[in-house]
Amino acid sequence: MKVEMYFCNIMGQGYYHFNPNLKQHTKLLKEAQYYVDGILSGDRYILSEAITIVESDEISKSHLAHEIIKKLQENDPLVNNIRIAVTGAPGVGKSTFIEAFGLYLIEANHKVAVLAIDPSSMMLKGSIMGDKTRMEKLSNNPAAYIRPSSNNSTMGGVSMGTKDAITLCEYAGYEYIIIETVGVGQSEVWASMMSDVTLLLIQPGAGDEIQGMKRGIVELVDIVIIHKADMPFADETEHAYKGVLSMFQPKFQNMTIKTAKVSSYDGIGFHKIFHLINEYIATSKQTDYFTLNRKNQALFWFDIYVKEKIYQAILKKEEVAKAISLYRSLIENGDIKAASNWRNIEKIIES
Ligand SMILES: Nc1nc2c(ncn2[C@@H]2O[C@H](COP(=O)(O)OP(=O)(O)OP(=O)(O)O)[C@@H](O)[C@H]2O)c(=O)[nH]1
Ligand SMILES: [Mg+2]
Repeated sequence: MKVEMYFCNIMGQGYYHFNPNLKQHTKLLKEAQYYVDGILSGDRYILSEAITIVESDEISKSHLAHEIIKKLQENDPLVNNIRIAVTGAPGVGKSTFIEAFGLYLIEANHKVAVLAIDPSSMMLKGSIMGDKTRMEKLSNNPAAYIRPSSNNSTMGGVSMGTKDAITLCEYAGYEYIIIETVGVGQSEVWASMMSDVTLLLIQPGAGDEIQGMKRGIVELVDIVIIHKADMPFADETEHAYKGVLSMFQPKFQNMTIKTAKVSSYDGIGFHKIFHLINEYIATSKQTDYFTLNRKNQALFWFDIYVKEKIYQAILKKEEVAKAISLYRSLIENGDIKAASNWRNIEKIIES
């Protein structure tokens, strides 16, 4: 996975925006122990308060966040859970599937948390809020916890926030953490890079997506769900995907990308999905891929976070910030045409 690429992409798309006038409404903070006790007792309101703290960029809150996590780790370093990424094109039924599958897991006596990754929320805040109301039955169930996406404005911030939100949910006893991707593009990679298993939902007859799979998504995917299987051509679509998937290199020994037909309307296929997820996790643990994957993910996010912090630190140098905005306006006006003309900026950064 090329960290650099995503980092640059994000920067290129203008996700870095620093607004010194943007002040968050600060609530009175309590002692770390208050949040720790609340989380361990499964209090969803206190869990939400704690997640807001870990998602924050404010220095005062980051000390508290650190203390909360440390105390939780001291309390019980052995949390055991499964992180599931759910990806797929807009409208394929991710939210409907998560609500139905979440209720299925609760029925089987598990606790379920749903978190959302939404790069667009960095610019258009709150677009996931609708989903919480859509997952009405799940959000009203005491064994479930649904959290809209982080409102942090940087990629490192989102990743830190969401990763820590996952950790807090784990300590609150949620054995299955489902991460839904919202919007298109980076969110699939992000969700997958925080999960132990990635599910891709496709619709019957979505032949074009088979081409798409060759273009990279398959590197992330572990299980393919033919969703809306109550619609025509589900069998044919599954058959076509099986053919394509059998040509891909497995991530680890004994791994194959399995498929399942699911209808969230008719409640079909959940048992199979549950079985496939558990089977995948068991095999990945046997081969040590599970642990290796989590370590690689931590490195991936650490590198992004460090690069972002370095970038922010460098921007604090006045002459660098000035040079960057000068270069941007030159590029905008068409006065700098070749990329090699940007190179002069290196000297200013290094000076
Ligand atoms: N036939 C059928 N339709 C479904 C099924 N599940 C969801 N839908 C419909 O598909 C549409 C999209 O569902 P959502 O759950 O909002 O899809 P999504 O992937 O979360 O959409 P975005 O969040 O906008 O990307 C809705 O009209 C659902 O009612 C299913 O199992 N069968
Ligand atoms: Mg949705």
